[in-house]
Amino acid sequence: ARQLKASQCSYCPKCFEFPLAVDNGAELQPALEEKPHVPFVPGHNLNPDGARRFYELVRDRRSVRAFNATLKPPIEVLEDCIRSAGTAPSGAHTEPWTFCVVEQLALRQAVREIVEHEEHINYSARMQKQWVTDLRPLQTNAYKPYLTDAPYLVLIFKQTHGTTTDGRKKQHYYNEISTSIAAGILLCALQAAGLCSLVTTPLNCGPALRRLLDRPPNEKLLILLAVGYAAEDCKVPDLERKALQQIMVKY
Ligand code: IYR
Repeated sequence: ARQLKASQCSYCPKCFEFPLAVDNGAELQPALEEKPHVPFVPGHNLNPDGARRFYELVRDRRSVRAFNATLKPPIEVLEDCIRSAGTAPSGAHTEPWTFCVVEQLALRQAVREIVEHEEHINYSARMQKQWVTDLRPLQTNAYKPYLTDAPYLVLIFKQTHGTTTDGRKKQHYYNEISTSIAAGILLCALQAAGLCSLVTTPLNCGPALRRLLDRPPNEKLLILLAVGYAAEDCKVPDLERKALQQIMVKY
């Protein structure tokens, strides 16, 4: 392995060193297989209409807490949505996510039991009074019928690390950000497919849900998504969103 001077990085035009010659000791392996780069052929046509249509699509997404318990969307549609989520960028292309799709009623009931038990403690003791007050307009509480009414629950786990082909620990850089981006893409895909969803982040439920689904300890629950069609009598809070001028600053 080559010694680096304190002022010299492993590779940049300034240091003018080529990275492949650097520190490629037996114990170091790149997370991603080293292969020649291939040409990328981008679309050159600006598509402002596409941006507008995408906005109009995602604008109508709402967090739904009342699901139709008798109508189940085809699993293939959900699979396509998760395929889209899997296109998210990730740290060193480690793809540090697992999407567990729970369809079996007995398992959804078990998830609900775990979540309702913990949420009861959350709402009554763990969450500060101000937090519970802030949630009042959303009309949420520890009672979660949507967890058994929704035909699918998608439990999104971030993988804190992976395993190399020779069984060693593989770093998963930015696993939480990467998995959150994938979750965002999943929400858009579900919306594009005409499905409704609810993002929940059940406090203190991660370990029990991980064990319920028999997931390994390197997987930590990030988001629990309920997915399905909205109930006929579903109501949502009359929310407004911040205007562009409030969320974007131009320089
Ligand atoms: N996880 C709880 C509480 C909750 C917290 C926030 I911040 C919300 O925006 C909504 C709910 C629950 O699901 O009820």
